[in-house]
This record gives sequence, C-alpha cells and structure tokens, in this order.
Amino acid sequence: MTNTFGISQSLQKIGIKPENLGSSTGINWLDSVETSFSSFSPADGELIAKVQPANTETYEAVIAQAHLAFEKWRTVPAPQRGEIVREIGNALREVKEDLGKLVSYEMGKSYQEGLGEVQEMIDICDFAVGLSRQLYGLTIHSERPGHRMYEQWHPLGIVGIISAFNFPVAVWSWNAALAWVCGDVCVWKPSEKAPLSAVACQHIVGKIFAQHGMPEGISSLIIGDHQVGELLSHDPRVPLVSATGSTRMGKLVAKAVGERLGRSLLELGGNNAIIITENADLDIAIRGALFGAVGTAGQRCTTTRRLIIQESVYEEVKTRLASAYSKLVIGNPLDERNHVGPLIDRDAVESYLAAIDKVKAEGGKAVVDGGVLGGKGFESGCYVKPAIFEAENHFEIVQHETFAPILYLIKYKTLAEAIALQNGVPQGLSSAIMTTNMREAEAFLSAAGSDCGIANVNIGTSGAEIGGAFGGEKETGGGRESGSDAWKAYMRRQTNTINYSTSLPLAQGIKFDI
Ligand code: UN1
Repeated sequence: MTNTFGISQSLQKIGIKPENLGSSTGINWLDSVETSFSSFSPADGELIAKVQPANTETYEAVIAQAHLAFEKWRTVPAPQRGEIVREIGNALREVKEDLGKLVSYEMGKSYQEGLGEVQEMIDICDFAVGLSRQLYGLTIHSERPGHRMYEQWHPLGIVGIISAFNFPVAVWSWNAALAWVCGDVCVWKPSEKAPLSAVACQHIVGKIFAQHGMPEGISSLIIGDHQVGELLSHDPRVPLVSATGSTRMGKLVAKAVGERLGRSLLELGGNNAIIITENADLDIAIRGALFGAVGTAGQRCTTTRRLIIQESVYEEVKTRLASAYSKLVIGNPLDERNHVGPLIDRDAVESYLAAIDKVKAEGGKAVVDGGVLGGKGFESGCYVKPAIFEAENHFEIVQHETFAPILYLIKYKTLAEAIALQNGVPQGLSSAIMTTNMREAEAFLSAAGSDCGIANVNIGTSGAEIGGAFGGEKETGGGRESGSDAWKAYMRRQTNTINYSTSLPLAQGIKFDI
C-alpha cells in the first residue's frame, strides 16, 4: 500500500535526486492532494511535501493486505528472507547520501547525523541477515523415556511500528529488519512531523520486495496523527506494537494493547545523566558531554540532560563546557560547518523556552543562557541556543524530559550520592560515568549502580551501536530493540514435546490407568 504525496521544488533545490528516493518506482510525486499533511523543513521553513493520511478505510485495506502478505512471507525460509533484507541494506548503501540529506532537511539534524542514521539502517540490515540463520531455540531433556523436547520460534504476524520524528528512519529499520527476518510483516506509522523520509524508505524497500515477487503488504505505511496510532494499538490483528516516542504516548499504547492482551515494545523518554568523577579524563568527559547534550539539538531520547559532577572538578568542568559551548556554530543542518541545527518545529521552541523559564523560576542559574535565534538563515524560527543551567536534581523541570538542548549541572560529594542522583528520575534509558578508576566504573555498572538500560564508561549517553539491545527501564517502557536477542520480541515461542515411545507416560509421574 502506498501513499500519494506531493513534493515542492525545494528537494531538488537541496540537491536530492527524487529518482533515488522512489519516483522511478512509478509513484506519483504530486504537487497537491486534497486532504493532506504538510511537511515543513525546520531548516528553512519550506514546504517539502504534502502527504496523504490514512483513514479508517485505507487502514482496513492495509491490514487486509498485510495479513495476506504474512500468509506468504512466513513460509519463506528465514535465510531467504535474510537475503532480501541484505538487498535492502545494499539499496540503502546506494542512496545513503540522498536519504541522509532528506532526513537532515526534513527533521533538522546535521547532515553528518543524517548519514549516521542511514548507516544505522545499513548496520541493522547486516545484523538481521546474520540473524536470519540464527533464530535458535533450545532442546530440553524430557523427564519421560522415549520423549524429546525442544522449542522453536515462529513469526507473530503483523507488527505495528510507531516511530518518532527524531530518528525518522533508523528506529523503524531496527524494528522492520528484525521483524522481516523473523517472518513478520510491518505496518509503519511514522511521525507526522517527518513523513517524507518514511515515504522514501517505503519506496526503497517496496522496490526490492517487488523484484522478488513478494507481496507489497510485507511493508506498509500508514501516515496520520495519533488516531492512526490508536487504530494499531486497539487492533487485535496486530499482535505486537512497537512504539518509540514520549512516555505519555507510550502509556496510551501500553494501555490499549494491554487491554487486548497484545504485546507492546516501548522505547520512551530518557533523562540521561553523565557522572563525572574526580578521576575522569576531562578531555574525554567534556567531548562526551558536549555531543551528548547538543547532538541532534538535544532531541535524542539518549541526549545527555544532566551532568552529575564531583565537587572537586565541578568548577573546571563548568568553565570548560561554557568555553566549548561558545564555539558551537548553529545553523542550517545541511551546511557541514554547523554543529547544531534547528528544533523540529515552533512548538518544540515553545517547550524549550518554557523549560528555561521554569528552571530559572525554580532557582536554576544560567551558565550559558538560552534564546531563540533570529535574522538571516534563522527565518524558520526553530533555531535555539544550547543552554546550560546549574540546578538541583529534584527540580520538577530537571525530572522532566524536555526535547531540547538544555543541560543541567548538578554537584555531588560521594559516588554513592552521584549514583542515587543518576537514578533519581522517573526515566531509565541511558547513563554514563567518566572515570579512569576501575572501582568507580564497576560500582556504577554493578546491580547497585545505574538502573538504566544503557550504562557506559568513558562514553556519552547517546550514540549506541545497533549490536546491543536498545531500550530502558521505568518510564522508558522496558522494551529492547535492535541487537543482542531483541529479536525474540518479534516471534512467538513454541515448546514441542514429541513421544517416540510405545507408551504414554504422564509427566510428574501421574498415574491415570483404566
Ligand atoms: C532515539 O533517540 O530514539 O543511541 C534513538 C543513539 C542512537 C539512537 C537514538 N543510536 O543515540
């Protein structure tokens, strides 16, 4: 199922070849459609495209087609499914620059980070190809003579994927590439703030499935707002809904999916901290904190939002960070000289300003003050200054995830106190410690240490590799996507017991003779 969409001249203007991103597959690139979502670039405020949203009828058609596709796809041997995912990875390699540029332009992250996002897609495809030969179950010794037990993993069916604007393509691919090799089909609801990147991906993968004579419904796209997400969440024909986004959204998804006893895989908000101890290599600590806090303009779920700094190095860290911030160049994300691009839209700018007002009202002190940039190059109104505030962990605003480049500095005396501060927020996604002291590092990683899904040493909180399981605890939702054994969430486990004897002994030694 495809969506009709329009594109303004602005894409060609930034040097993207539309044929690389799908127009050669015969989909119309229209200039206007009647009911549509508009996608504006936060980089320059231009209208990029109008995208047709799904309604209840198109949703029904998508699910019916996905269901039919599943009946075929599940019978294709997993290594052959892996072969197709290999080709998807190769197709992504070919369009890496164009797709990276589109992501950068539509979402506002720097071009380098746009390329990195597409690289994450390529990496997960490679991972999934290998996985397609490793969907192992265990064999178990039976307590009964002449019996054998084993377990196997079968595909689930339709996997609903709800993704956020900040990683408009990579997070979908983490889910989709694994789901496909597992034998599932995917229905994707991308963020309505970055629909064109999703349409481009749908074209790229649709072409590969078609070349293999595979049904279109293996990969479907439904564009829309929360109402479309609700259709997926409430639909018992969708056994798994994987949702990435705010904790508020995740709670709604979990409730709807839970009510029908479906599965949800949630990757929600983070409030990630780096502990900088007196034994830290401060060069590494400053660089790690800087990218963690201002990369993607503070709009990663893994963004560093809090620095918990030992009092003996506090002043030095503060001064060096302020100096590093003064060298940041803010501007159009497609210009590689710029470090920081815009926020996604003006609503995000409002939240940023409100958070700054709040931290000041709660007693926070500006180390580097924020503000909205105006004038030439900043006409979209979405460019803001990365800011740093001295704050207390218990401030309400510090407990809250604001999707913007605002960093809070918090002082500590003992490591036990630092770990308690690090854990003292409702979210539990990513965390890090900067130290060259083995005892400190191991204490942080121990069961009594960080309570997050990700805990790093001498690395910032963002920029995880796809090979590890990605996700976190508490209000982050508990789901794990991407590497390690995250694939198990996309399959159903079946335990098989086979009796090859000439009698029928019962388990637990129960006698039932007549
Ligand atoms: C997200 O922000 O939702 O670890 C995902 C990172 C990236 C993924 C972030 N690899 O920062």
